Amino acid sequence: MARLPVSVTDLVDRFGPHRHDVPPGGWVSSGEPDRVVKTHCCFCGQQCGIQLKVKDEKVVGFEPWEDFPFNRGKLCPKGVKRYMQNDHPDRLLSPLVRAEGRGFEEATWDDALGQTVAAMKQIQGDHGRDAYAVLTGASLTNEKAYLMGKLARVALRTANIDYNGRLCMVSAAAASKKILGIDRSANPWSDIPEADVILVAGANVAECAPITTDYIWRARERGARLIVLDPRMTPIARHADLFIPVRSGGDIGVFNGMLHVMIERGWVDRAFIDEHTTGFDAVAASVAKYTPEYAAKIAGVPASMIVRAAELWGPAKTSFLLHARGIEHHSKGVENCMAAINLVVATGRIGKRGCGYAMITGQGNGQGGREHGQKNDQLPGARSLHDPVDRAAMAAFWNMAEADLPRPGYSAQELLGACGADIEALIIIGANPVVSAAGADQVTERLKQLKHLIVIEVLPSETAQLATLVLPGSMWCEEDGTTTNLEGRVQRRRKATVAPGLAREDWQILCLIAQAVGRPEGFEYADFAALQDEFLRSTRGAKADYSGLSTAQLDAGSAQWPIPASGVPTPHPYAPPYKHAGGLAKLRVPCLPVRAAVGVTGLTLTTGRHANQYQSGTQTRRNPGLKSNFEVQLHPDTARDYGLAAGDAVTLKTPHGELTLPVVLTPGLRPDTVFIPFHWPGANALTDPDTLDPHSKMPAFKTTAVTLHPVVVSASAPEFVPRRAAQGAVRVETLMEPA
Ligand SMILES: Nc1nc2c(c(=O)[nH]1)N[C@H]1C(S)=C(S)[C@@H](COP(=O)(O)OP(=O)(O)OC[C@H]3O[C@@H](n4cnc5c(=O)[nH]c(N)nc54)[C@H](O)[C@@H]3O)O[C@H]1N2
Ligand SMILES: Nc1nc2c(c(=O)[nH]1)N[C@H]1C(S)=C(S)[C@@H](COP(=O)(O)OP(=O)(O)OC[C@H]3O[C@@H](n4cnc5c(=O)[nH]c(N)nc54)[C@H](O)[C@@H]3O)O[C@H]1N2
Ligand code: SF4
Ligand SMILES: [Mo]
Repeated sequence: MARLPVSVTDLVDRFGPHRHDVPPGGWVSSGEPDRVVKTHCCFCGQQCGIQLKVKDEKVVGFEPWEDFPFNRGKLCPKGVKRYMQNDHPDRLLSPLVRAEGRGFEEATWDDALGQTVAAMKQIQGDHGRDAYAVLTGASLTNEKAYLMGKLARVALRTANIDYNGRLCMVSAAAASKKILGIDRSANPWSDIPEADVILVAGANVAECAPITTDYIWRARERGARLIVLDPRMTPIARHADLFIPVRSGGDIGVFNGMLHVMIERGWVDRAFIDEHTTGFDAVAASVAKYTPEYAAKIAGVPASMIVRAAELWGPAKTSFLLHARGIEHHSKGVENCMAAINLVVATGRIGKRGCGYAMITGQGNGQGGREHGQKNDQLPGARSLHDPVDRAAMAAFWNMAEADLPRPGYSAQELLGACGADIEALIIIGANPVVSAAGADQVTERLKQLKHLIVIEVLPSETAQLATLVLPGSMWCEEDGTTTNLEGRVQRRRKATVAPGLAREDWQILCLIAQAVGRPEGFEYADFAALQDEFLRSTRGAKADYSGLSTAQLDAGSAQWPIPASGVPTPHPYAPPYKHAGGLAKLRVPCLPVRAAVGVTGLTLTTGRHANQYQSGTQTRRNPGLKSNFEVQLHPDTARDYGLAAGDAVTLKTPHGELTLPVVLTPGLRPDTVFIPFHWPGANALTDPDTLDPHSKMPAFKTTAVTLHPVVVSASAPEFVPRRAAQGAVRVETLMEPA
């Protein structure tokens, strides 16, 4: 076994997560490409079409793909500059085995797989099958998501598989399923420009779903009105007719207050409600007390704003509601989403031209990744692991007894918390929980307790650095596959180059693991096409049915699921009848959120994203073309209260951890709110690993009580009056409902 010159940790130190300088000779060769490959950006859930220029078997640049219908050639900086990180010197090129006291050593695949088998047999033998767990991600293609679920349930036979969408989309998904029976955006994005009023709740559209901004502009050009709810004045909020600077966690006040006003003024569609829904009377009764004044206390904004929002939204002929993690990343995220859906369904303006509702899916394959069996309670095609009919269908498909199909296991954040206790070994692919999970310090400690941690990665992520075994996998441009974008559009990812060094395509690694652990049956695909064919067939007859997808539809990215055997796609799956028995949407009364986030100083920490970084930053922090800073945003008044000026250091303390950052002054932020991006290690030291939404098991990334402790008081600060400098413990309580 050859010894690596340096450990992976050293590599990260040397090349640094912040390394932006281009190495001598450059990473990008010049000249005309040998070929141009049509594919899709690997980053966000919009999955923009892009053409990669390939020269000498390397991706050396890009060209817009003007004909692709979703983005029509438009791209954001991340998509444009993605190719610049392909040849990064940190790229993992060989299996790495941790040698006690000596860091990582390079290994052959045979040695690496031998270790996997030995650990698997020992751990499952000693502690039972469920002690061997799997954590996956929604950046993986549909085929890999399908294969991960199959690997866990058919080869490892463990109940414990879940995915990083648990930290992302699950609250929106749970609310949609409860009320409307399926989990997909109700409309194609082409309906957005036809809406007369657009409500954007908790979505930083310009930085996180940039192409969606273009759809909103097209509506604005027709005269559409725009309402934005966010504690920060995001770029899209600057263009709103009505910006509601809601306090973090207070959206339900706005939604219920708006519905109250709409019922009072007759702006609900009684005929639609009577024909297509149940439960409206209970919802109406529950919002009776939400007078604008009452609702305003919950939302932390003037009552007049809630009335104005209802006046814009209520009587409109067409409308579109978009929300993202801002209303979902809460311990009552599902309730927030249900209140938002009630507002849409009560008007009957859903699932038809110009009348829409959508959760903005986050990750590259956030939609497909939550449909095909890597979720803890789910089987391919969005089938349920609880449902006897769904279980029987998949057991028959996989040629196994239904009784052998494991039951649902831990959800992701719980799974991480159980490491070193019920869980002794873990395979991670497509997730970097050391940076991105809530309570990252506690999670890191749990991961260190594992007897065996396999990380299948392309770069030495912070999580890979804790592994006992690192397996070098494939980047997006090195594989074929399908992804499903935020409109449910199924599209083709095309291989442009081959994985370098000893790195292998992820799907092959998964098959090798299954074969090595003695379960070759069902994992011996002749080629990738055979796997893709099996995946598509597995969805036949299910809610998320892709089985009728033709090659032409896939090549053009022209079909939205369900695509049954007839091959006719479904751009508007939320047109009645709804997917519940009886065809009725089931409206529900959302509970009032508990405001678990007010500190003694009344400050709430919220977390989110920068335009130039992606997620836990493994990829984008290494991209010389994408720069941004890890800073804490404070309102100038708040900063002044603490004697802080721009650039000063301040320590943020929460009940879960602390972190010191430089200050950036942000006048568009609520003075009671503190914002940090989560793309760097340390951000999630501040968040709560234990308080999860009871329905979705989503952590509350968007509200944590925080106190501020200036480290250096700048001489340039006009007056340092430490009247709000925090003392003592953080108080975590208070119901949001006013007395
Ligand atoms: N540049 C970039 N784009 C990305 C990603 C990325 O990492 N970087 N990640 C992708 C992924 S996986 C996701 S999930 C999406 C996320 O996309 P978004 O959800 O749009 O992004 P966030 O920054 O997490 O949060 C959105 C907004 O919620 C606000 N907010 C905080 N608390 C509340 C609240 O209580 N109510 C309301 N109404 N708003 C609140 C924040 O101020 C923030 O502006 O982005 C995707 N696109
Ligand atoms: N405080 C706070 N925390 C958050 C959030 C927040 O708003 N605030 N947002 C949450 C959300 S919405 C999300 S989605 C999560 C995301 O957080 P993570 O789950 O950590 O997601 P990524 O950073 O995308 O991690 C994916 C890892 O997989 C690797 N990878 C990507 N694609 C592939 C592939 O095809 N094959 C292989 N083998 N590896 C691959 C990348 O190099 C990267 O290291 O973070 C959550 N955490
Ligand atoms: S990050 Fe999203 S918006 Fe930007 S190019 Fe990629 S898919 Fe498009
Ligand atoms: Mo996400």
